[in-house]
Amino acid sequence: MNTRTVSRQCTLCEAHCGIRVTVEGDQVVRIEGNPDDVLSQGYICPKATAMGALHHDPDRLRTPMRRVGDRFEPVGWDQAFAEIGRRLRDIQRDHGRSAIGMYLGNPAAHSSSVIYGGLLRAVLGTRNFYSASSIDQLPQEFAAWRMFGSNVLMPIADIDRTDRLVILGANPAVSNGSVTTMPNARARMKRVRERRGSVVVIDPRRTETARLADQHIAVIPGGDVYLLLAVLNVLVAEKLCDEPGVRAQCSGWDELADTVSACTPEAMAPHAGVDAETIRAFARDHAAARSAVLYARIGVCQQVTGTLTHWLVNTINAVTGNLDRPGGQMFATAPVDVARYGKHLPMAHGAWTDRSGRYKSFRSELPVAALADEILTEGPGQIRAMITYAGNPVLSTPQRGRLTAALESLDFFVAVDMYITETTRHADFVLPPVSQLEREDVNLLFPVFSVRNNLRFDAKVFEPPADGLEDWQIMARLITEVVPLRARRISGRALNAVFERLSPTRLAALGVAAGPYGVLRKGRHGLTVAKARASAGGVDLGPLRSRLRHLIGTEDGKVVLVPKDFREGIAKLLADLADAPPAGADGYDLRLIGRRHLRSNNSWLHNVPAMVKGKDRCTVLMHPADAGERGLADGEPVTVSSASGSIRVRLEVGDEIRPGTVAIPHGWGHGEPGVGWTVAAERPGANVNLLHDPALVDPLSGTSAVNNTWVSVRAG
Ligand SMILES: Nc1nc2c(c(=O)[nH]1)N[C@H]1C(S)=C(S)[C@@H](COP(=O)(O)OP(=O)(O)OC[C@H]3O[C@@H](n4cnc5c(=O)[nH]c(N)nc54)[C@H](O)[C@@H]3O)O[C@H]1N2
Ligand SMILES: Nc1nc2c(c(=O)[nH]1)N[C@H]1C(S)=C(S)[C@@H](COP(=O)(O)OP(=O)(O)OC[C@H]3O[C@@H](n4cnc5c(=O)[nH]c(N)nc54)[C@H](O)[C@@H]3O)O[C@H]1N2
Ligand code: SF4
Ligand SMILES: [Mo]
Repeated sequence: MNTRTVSRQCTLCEAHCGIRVTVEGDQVVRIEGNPDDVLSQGYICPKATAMGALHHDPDRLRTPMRRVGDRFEPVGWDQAFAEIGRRLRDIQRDHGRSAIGMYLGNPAAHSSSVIYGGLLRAVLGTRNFYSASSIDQLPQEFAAWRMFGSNVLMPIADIDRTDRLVILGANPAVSNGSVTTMPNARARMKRVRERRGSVVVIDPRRTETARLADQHIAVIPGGDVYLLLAVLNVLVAEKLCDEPGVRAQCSGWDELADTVSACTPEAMAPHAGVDAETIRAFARDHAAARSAVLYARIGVCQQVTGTLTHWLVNTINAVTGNLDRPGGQMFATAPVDVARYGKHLPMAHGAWTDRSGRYKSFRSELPVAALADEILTEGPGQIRAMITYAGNPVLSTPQRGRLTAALESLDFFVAVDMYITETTRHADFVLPPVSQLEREDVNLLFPVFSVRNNLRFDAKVFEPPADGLEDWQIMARLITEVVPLRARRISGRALNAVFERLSPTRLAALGVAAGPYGVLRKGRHGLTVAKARASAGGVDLGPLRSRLRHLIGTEDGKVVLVPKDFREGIAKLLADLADAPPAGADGYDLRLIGRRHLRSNNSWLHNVPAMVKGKDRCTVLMHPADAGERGLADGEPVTVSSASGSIRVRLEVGDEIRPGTVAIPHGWGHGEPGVGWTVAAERPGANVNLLHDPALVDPLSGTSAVNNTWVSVRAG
């Protein structure tokens, strides 16, 4: 048998770990970590093997599908694109550009095809653009934009060199880091301790990450903002900051001191759920460390205080002298230096809103919380057609269950996805790209957020089928179909020929050559994509370097410590504390947060038998004291209800969760009729987003606040 091994990456999550895929004939027989990979150094998590299983999955679509009644039938690409083009152009002509909505999901960012997704969005010229960002990292982008003048400047925790790593609202031991890409986060955290540094985890659950830490602070869900305000209060009151240093790098020191003056640990402790002494000691330890970094992610993004919390994270890093220095928060120098140009991108916050006026656009995107209403509410500006690309918003976004009806009500819906999912089952056409193992790629996005500068190449394991299309080719064909009627004199065929010469890998090669390490700047010894391709595990481009002064886009070149709207936000938050409703109002007496599992990846790995075998993972985790009070036993079926909806799951009792808090993972709920995930449908789990209120968003960034929902749990 013809056996061969190909080095590439696992593209399931941001870590993009280097893998070696061994193939016999046309079968993947082994997937191992690539020890030569410059970032992951041989590490993989159990999900990596799913890369093979996904490729071989009989449920994965290999041909375009067209809906006929309540079934799907295979259809040829040309026929599909011709009909899609006709329908989309008709809708644009009759109802205007914004009548076509688009949703971009998370896996799109895991291949450089996303460039073409962006191009399609631009060509559509719609105001109704949505993505998973508004239930993910938008608060970080928003805080970065206000403080550093560019949304791209989301700082990275330099965890490989820090003396004190503080993690809030992230569980990198499971997720391997996000917007601080850190494959093998466990080993990196252990190394912090080996070099006599410390690790602190702030999380309502004693997570897999917390178990590796020196200290775990079990904050109340949503309490981080108060905790961090109190930390700042101590830093200022006890003069623990290098004030002249801060003034040199930042503007607004006096306003900051003023903003936090009333936020003593004693005043904030009840709202943080952490006692005043712990907060005070935390602040002192933090200031005393040689270098220290706060790293925060999803757990604090998906909060009504998401942006404010990320602002405080960046602020504490800055005032303790840990911004833009080794061991603190830094900015990568990526092979295509997007960070350098970020300040020129228009953010146009509030350039338009949804029709209710509630949700503002940010970088030309509307919060996904508005999506179902924008489809269902009749009248001018209504969405009549949708294009989804690599996303499953029915499971991944809170819409009170209305997105199903909304998608079904559309005049037309095209989904670009390799599965019939809870979302794509409503489509008129499902267009599947080739499998991950059938494409080559150079991902230029994650090096912007990696803990070490690098460039790696993703090789193809299999040749794609003769009529297979990659995502970018599907996007290119959609673009040719919807280019404004005026410009349609160029034939689609001619336009396609142009696109074929501009594959993302070719564009990447150009970008890298012209980038900060590239041959066009550095001469013969400079970096090329070809060099990354020829190396066994990519090219290491060294540790992060101090460079904020070259990147910052604020007017005076200084970090804005107290953006005006953030100050107003804090003032309102503090004023609201006085008349906050009592805990457990309306009979909902538990706070619901999310959790991720090592073998699960958002909504789409549940069709891989090895990822779902063993015990049920879609459970509600509850503290024994809460279970005892309710007379509930481990393993029994329960109903979890909120003001928005109800779901049934099994109870899992464990003392790692803070009393009064429960946790359920998202991405489950595969029991809907007609879903093409046959393995997933056998163990469907329930859709936790049915419990979250879409109206609860971070008012600054519009991000869905799914990490602190009042629920009740009862037997049955
Ligand atoms: N309650 C709650 N909700 C959450 C979260 C949470 O923590 N709690 N987390 C949020 C976060 S951080 C995220 S990123 C979102 C994710 O939300 P989404 O991006 O909407 O959903 P995914 O589950 O990632 O679904 C990805 C879809 O893309 C398809 N796909 C996979 N690879 C490819 C590819 O290469 N090309 C194409 N065309 N399709 C592909 C899969 O088949 C699947 O249908 O969920 C969010 N939702
Ligand atoms: N195995 C696995 N890995 C993944 C994914 C996956 O689905 N599975 N998804 C990928 C994606 S798209 C992303 S965005 C990243 C996300 O990566 P992470 O941000 O690490 O995501 P989570 O593991 O959900 O960790 C969020 C943590 O926040 C905590 N939390 C909840 N509410 C609060 C709060 O109010 N305050 C504090 N301090 N903590 C809180 C939760 O208990 C949880 O431990 O992971 C990526 N990696
Ligand atoms: S952490 Fe796991 S899923 Fe993520 S890239 Fe690495 S091997 Fe793949
Ligand atoms: Mo995400």
